[in-house]
Amino acid sequence: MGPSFNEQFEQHGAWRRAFARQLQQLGEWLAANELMDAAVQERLQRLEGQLRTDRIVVAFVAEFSRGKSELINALFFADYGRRIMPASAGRTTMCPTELGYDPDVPHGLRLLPIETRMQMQSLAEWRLKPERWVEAPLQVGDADQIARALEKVAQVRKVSVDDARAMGFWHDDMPEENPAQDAAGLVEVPMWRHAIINLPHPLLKQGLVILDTPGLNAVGAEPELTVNLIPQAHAVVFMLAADAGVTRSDLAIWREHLAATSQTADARLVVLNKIDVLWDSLNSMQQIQEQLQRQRQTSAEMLGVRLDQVIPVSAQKGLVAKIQCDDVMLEASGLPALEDALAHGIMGQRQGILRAAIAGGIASLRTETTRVLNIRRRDLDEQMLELRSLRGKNASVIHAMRNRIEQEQHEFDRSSSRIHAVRAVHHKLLRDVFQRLGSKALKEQLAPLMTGLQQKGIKLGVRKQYEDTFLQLRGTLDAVQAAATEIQAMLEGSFRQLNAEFGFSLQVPPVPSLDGFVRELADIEHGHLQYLGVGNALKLLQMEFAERLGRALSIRVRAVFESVANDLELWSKSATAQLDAQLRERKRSFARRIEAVDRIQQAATGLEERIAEIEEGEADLRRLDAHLQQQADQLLALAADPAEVEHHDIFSVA
Ligand SMILES: Nc1nc2c(ncn2[C@@H]2O[C@H](COP(=O)(O)OP(=O)(O)O)[C@@H](O)[C@H]2O)c(=O)[nH]1
Ligand SMILES: [Mg+2]
Repeated sequence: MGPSFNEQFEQHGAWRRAFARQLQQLGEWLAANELMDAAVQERLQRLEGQLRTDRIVVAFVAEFSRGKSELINALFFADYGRRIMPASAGRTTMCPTELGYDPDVPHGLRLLPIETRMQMQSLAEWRLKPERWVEAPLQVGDADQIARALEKVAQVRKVSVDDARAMGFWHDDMPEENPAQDAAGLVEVPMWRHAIINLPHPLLKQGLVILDTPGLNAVGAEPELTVNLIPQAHAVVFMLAADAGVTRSDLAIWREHLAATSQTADARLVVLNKIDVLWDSLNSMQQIQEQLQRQRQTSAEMLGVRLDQVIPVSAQKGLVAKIQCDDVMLEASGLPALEDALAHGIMGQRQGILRAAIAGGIASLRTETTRVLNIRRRDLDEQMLELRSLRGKNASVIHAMRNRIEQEQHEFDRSSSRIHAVRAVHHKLLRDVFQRLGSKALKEQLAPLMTGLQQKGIKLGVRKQYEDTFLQLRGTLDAVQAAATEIQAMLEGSFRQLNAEFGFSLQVPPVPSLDGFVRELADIEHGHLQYLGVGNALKLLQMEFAERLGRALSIRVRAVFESVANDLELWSKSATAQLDAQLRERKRSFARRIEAVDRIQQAATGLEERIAEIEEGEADLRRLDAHLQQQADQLLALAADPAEVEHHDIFSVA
């Protein structure tokens, strides 16, 4: 068995930090050698940002009382020596709770009052309004204080049936799901809508985000959980209780939250919790094992997952074993096996994605920087030819050469207006593309669906409206892809001309493919339709719900469109930065050539000295190039194998 989830996560964090540091050093080296153009800088910044802010979200989803909070305690918080998340009889999490770390916000617990559900805003919008959240401080290092403060996520309050209806906890058409009324006719609802815990716990500091959810009823009225938060989690842990098996409501949650997510099946784990309940029976160890095995099999079949994805554990015994350092009980609790599955399945997959993205970025960085070096080399080569041709020539030939260079320079300056024209056309086309992806255009595209969702009465046509809307959104991406291809063709034409005329070596980078974004749109659509298909369509009768669902959709699609715009912007920058670099180097080259000829005119020995200087310059370039290639190779190796980071400090001999 390899390192535990916690260990592997810490290694991943160390690797990310080390890599970000190396990138920073590379950036300094590039800047010191004047190799940092706008595109290279942008790419470096993005890579560094990606490494620093990479988050891994693990969501725990299950019906009430399956032991989600207890498992979170056992997996992540055993070091506190006690239970941190409320997880004992009668003290269950009532609201979705996110645990993470954001250094820009004070430590603490932030709670969004349940009454906000009577307003239209989506959760994402409330996140931007910190003043509406109730804050409770958390004292890092004081486990008892933290545990006491976190009990607030279990708070409930009593409200009238009307209010419960308005907040999405009461549905006249689904009486069996409604909470019980007390003697005064009031019903109990959660006190908070959402909780965010900001804590500098070692794992959270490295970018782990844990999402703990309450059961089906409490989640039901928060479509954002189902259509945004859970599908965007990198891993989902679904929990069953060994003593109950797969109940009807377990199945409902599975269908509603997990069947609809876009994650590959590997990003899901099913935990069969509370196996210690079976230990207490009078059965022999072998009988217990057989019973467990049968339960795993049945659960796997009912949920449609592989047998090895169903992992039997006892969260409670695991927590106790960790606190008491009881290795035998820890092994029996099944927790190490679960950690192993989390570490290797989910973490491994996530790290693979990040590593691939980083490797791609480094490769582009290498291409872009090599290009600048090539421009310089070419300029030096030309100067060299020019100077060698002057060997043994008299003053009038040298003078004629000076005139020729000056004339060339004037011609070049005159044609710079053509280069500006290319750039102007490029920008105009690009602006059109960005407009199509902008929030105003998106709002217009989503408007019919939004109106449809908000219409009173049964929304039979809603599925059709989703289909129409997504057809249109896909159409936008197709149009954007086509426009980008057009820009590329335009640039290719212009670059070809400039290359022929001025001996440039401009090359248009390939247009980024938008296929991944098209798939993301399909996932979003699928998620919404699935969600509405499993009985939630009736909830659309409620205005606030429909509005929130619509807003959640719009936020998610906007994020996709923004990513598309970002990718296209980087692509476009990498094309125009070449033009800038080429112009800059050429201007410098003219100045250097004229200066060289002037010096040669003044002193007869100047020519050989100048030739020697250029040779030296060429040698410098070769050294820069070799160093760059070596750095890129090492970064790529580091991206491929995170273990490398411990063995080399690759910039120690820069
Ligand atoms: N016997 C036993 N009880 C457990 C285990 N895990 C959780 N529980 C109990 O089950 C109840 C619900 O646990 P909790 O973590 O609050 O469930 P949640 O609603 O899914 O978060 C609590 O009383 C826990 O003490 C376990 O592994 N074994
Ligand atoms: Mg809980």
